[in-house]
Amino acid sequence: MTNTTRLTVAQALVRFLAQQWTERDGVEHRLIAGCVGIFGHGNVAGIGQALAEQGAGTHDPLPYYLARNEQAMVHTAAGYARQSDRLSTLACTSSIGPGATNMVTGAALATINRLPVLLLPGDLFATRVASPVLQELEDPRSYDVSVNDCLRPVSRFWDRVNRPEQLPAALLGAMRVLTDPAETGAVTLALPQDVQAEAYDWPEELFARRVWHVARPVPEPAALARAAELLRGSRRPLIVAGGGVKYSGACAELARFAGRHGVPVAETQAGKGAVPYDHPCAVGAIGHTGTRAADTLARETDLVIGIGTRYSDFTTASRTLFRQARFLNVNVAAFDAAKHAAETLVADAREALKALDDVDWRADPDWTSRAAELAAAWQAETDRFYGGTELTQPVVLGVLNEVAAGGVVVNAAGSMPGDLHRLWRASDPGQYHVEYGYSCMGYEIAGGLGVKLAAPEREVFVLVGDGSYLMMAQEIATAVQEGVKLVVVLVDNQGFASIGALSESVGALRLGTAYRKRGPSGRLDGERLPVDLAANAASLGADVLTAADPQTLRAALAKAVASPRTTVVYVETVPGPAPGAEAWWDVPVAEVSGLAEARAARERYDEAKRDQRPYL
Ligand SMILES: Cc1ncc(C[n+]2csc(CCOP(=O)(O)OP(=O)(O)O)c2C)c(N)n1
Ligand SMILES: [Mg+2]
Repeated sequence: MTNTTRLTVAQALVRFLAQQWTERDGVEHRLIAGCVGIFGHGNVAGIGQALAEQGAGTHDPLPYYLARNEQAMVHTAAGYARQSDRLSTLACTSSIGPGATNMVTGAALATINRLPVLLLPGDLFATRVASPVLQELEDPRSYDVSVNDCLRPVSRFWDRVNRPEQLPAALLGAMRVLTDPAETGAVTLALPQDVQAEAYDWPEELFARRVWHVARPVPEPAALARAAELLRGSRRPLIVAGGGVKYSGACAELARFAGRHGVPVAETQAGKGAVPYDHPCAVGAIGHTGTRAADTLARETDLVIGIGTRYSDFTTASRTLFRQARFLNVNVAAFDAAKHAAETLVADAREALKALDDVDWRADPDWTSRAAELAAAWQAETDRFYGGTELTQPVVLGVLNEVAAGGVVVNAAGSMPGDLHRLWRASDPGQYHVEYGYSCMGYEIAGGLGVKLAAPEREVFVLVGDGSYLMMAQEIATAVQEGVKLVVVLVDNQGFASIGALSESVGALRLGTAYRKRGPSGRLDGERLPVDLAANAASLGADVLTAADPQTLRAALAKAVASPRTTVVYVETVPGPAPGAEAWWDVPVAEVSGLAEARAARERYDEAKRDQRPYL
């Protein structure tokens, strides 16, 4: 007879989660380091009661963090997971209905960025005795559907626990996907509100300490031989380093491989910082938001060595960037490795780099030295952008880059990701955290909170635009509640600088991209909005400092760093020189229009489109 313990489904789940660990390279981490949540009738008596029973203070196995918005709490979990190289994450508990659907955006962000997050939405009564309950969708075609089904396409594992007996298998399936580097993403366990509170006699083994070994698959010998052949045939290779390099902890191996074989290293948004910016082979950002150095080399390379990248359109400049290259893709996920008709090495990045390092081969020395010259020229250009006297956005970034050495910069949407990608100097892989898989406005503060929870020893600098801030600023209150210190740099340019410029370039006349009152013309071109974002930040409990020029910005940042409290540094930027695109991005333009601007834009579009090709 196995010993059993009688607990509710929610109590069993909480007890189980507290016993899950990951292990890689002999080092163990808590898989689920805590639970972020917002309670409602769909989870308060289940998960809420179970967390209360275990205590749920910060010293308990599963600390509980109260968030302000369910989307934000998933961002917090994603930020946590990314900063932890995916070895640790947070669970998110929500009520049924709106609390659950608020998590859909966060789930998509996590899945697209290949980041593990565990979502625990409440769900309708399994017994359906009281249907329709408050917030029930009521699909006339099927009583089996609830709003939680919205989470299916954005989850890598999705299950609904309709009976207590289903819980153990659901939990094991969920943990397997969270810890599988190739499959990971959002994992959803929908928990009917009655089932959460139901008691069951659980076998005690369910609550035993369990260690999930995070695999480092090694390359298949035949695939390695094919890869070696490709390397030996290449004179002008270029590495495209993606987030997978960082998650694998392969940065030192990458730096060594690049140096020994003379291969320039370009970086995606997720991969930025994989090699230090001043490494002899570093050529910086690649793609639409790339440096002139990397994008020039990309046009000339004969072999793209993609490592841990999903090749978004920003990276390939919508398939216009690489003109004469073959692809060799190292990726732990076969799905990503196979992109662009590549020769594939389906393997852990670190293991693959170690194996490739043994190939006796070097890039053409002229290619290697040209890359270094181009990179040096880009560094000089960065100095110029950083060195202005007015508070343009690049100047703000330059001052912050100086102050933030050793800290982490967090950003996601707007015009800053492009400037950061091109200009920011990262000296170690943990310093750069720009969420550009989903580029989700509102990620910044909530994600930054997760980064700080995962890396409390680091100063976390959240860069947020006024548009993004207005979408999701409320987690400042959560940071204040938790005594988790963030430095938030709030960059106000009265609207959507990024989409404003894009709108103009596609003949859409900047419609609706500036924050202005409706004016006499009937358009949104009236007076400036009297919105006081600095006062707003103060009202959420943050200290607020204002900067008006590079000197006061430097002083404000120094003060924010010295302070133990969450501080918002409010900056109004002025328009000024910023690095432009070195490569295209495909945003379709109206094929017919009464506007001359749109017709001109379409002509430019048609011409650029000619460079687009399938990579076969
Ligand atoms: C949730 C969400 N909605 C819409 C967009 C499209 N979008 C991208 S950037 C942007 C404007 C961002 O404004 P702000 O944060 O002020 O940054 P700025 O462009 O001014 O630098 C918009 C609307 C998005 N990325 N995310
Ligand atoms: Mg803005």
